[in-house]
Amino acid sequence: MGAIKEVFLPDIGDFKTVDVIEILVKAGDTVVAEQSLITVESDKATMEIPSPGTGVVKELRVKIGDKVSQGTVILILEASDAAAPLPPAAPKAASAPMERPGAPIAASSVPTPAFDSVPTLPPAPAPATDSATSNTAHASPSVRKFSRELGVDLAGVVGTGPKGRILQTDVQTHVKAAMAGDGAPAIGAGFNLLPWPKVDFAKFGPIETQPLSRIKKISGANLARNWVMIPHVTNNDEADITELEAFRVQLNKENEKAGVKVTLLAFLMKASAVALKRYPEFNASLDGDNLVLKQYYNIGFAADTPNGLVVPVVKDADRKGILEIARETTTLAAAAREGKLKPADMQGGTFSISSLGGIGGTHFTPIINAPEVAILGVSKAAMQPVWDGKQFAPRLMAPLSLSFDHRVVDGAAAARFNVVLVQLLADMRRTLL
Ligand code: CAO
Repeated sequence: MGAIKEVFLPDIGDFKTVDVIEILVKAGDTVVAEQSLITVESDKATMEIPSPGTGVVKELRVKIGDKVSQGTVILILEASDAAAPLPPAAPKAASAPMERPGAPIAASSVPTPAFDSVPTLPPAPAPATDSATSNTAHASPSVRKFSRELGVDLAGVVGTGPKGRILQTDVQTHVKAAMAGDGAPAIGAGFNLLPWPKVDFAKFGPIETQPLSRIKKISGANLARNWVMIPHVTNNDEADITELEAFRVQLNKENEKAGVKVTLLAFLMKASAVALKRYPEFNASLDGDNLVLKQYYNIGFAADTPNGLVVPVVKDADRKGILEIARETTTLAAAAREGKLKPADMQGGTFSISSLGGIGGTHFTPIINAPEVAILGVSKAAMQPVWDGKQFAPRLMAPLSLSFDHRVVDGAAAARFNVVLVQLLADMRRTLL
């Protein structure tokens, strides 16, 4: 039996703590010197921490999401030859931040991982460069190597790891979808589209080029896929929220001291949860030839942030009161704006709301947040003359735009869903029925 050694995180240069974003080995694995063990990420760069020796992993001491710093024990290794000098191993720069794609971290600023007593080792060579398109993708060298072996262009793979990082499982999912021929990958088979127009804009006047934010790149790829793959239809209606608005204003006066501000969004969530219970196919996802009907009601809302659109999720909206939902949306929206949402805050949604009501507009076509099958877009409520049977009365009308996946939902069902929403918002007591 070889000596049991602790493998520490080495001095990580300018960074005090870094996040563990990938675990590349498991207990029982035999590793060789320089084989990558974990990937860590700071706000500036990602790097893989290689094994300083050969042996068997006995125990992992870190998990994804852990914050680690120099000296943190990564794992316990049973070294196969404790007496032999450790071969040189050094961390490998994995990728630069998304905001500066392609800019590699200075290898010399990242020292070596070590057993409990290992001398400083020389820096690793810079990683091999990828093709221009894949190079901007957020993935570690091992995932890049894996995708190269399979001939997958990472530019078309959607990353599900922390901060949109592409994991090996994402490449596998991408390939499986391609093999199954369900059209999910970015191969674009069948579209036979013209290439994107290439124009030298500077020929016509001064220009400035700005890199897209990381969020814009991730949400852009998702929006484009959802728009081309889902047959969207949008049903428009209007809800009379005159009484609801009066109640909301009153509620906010009463709750001024409690510090919870209630906006229309909280009522929209509650009403949506009730409508979803009545029309379960709106709270579903397609899985091949099956429809997965979810018995929980987690409602996401599009939040506009300086870096782009994100969709935090209020879990179990059906079981929460208006004040609780309002408190939660306020907290989540603030975290979104500050870039502090955790991946779990944006997962598990079953239906989404995109509210532009605080800004303006009449109606719009929201894009479905796949794998959900419907999304409610809300525009700015406005006073309108509404015929009450005898005369025109001034009523506050909120435009509702319900986009639905026509593969799952029929037009008539969508019209009914919107009518139910209109009724609920006109009289929220109906949510109790
Ligand atoms: N009609 C009229 N007024 C409305 C309204 C509506 N439909 N919805 C909200 N308002 C009012 C609010 O009541 C609030 O008024 P008071 O200050 O008088 O109380 C004001 O507009 C500001 O509301 P808000 O927008 O800050 O708060 P919210 O809870 O309605 O929305 C959030 C929160 C996070 C959804 C919103 O800030 C946001 O980011 N919206 C943009 C979403 C987006 O970009 N969607 C597009 C996706 S598709 O590209």
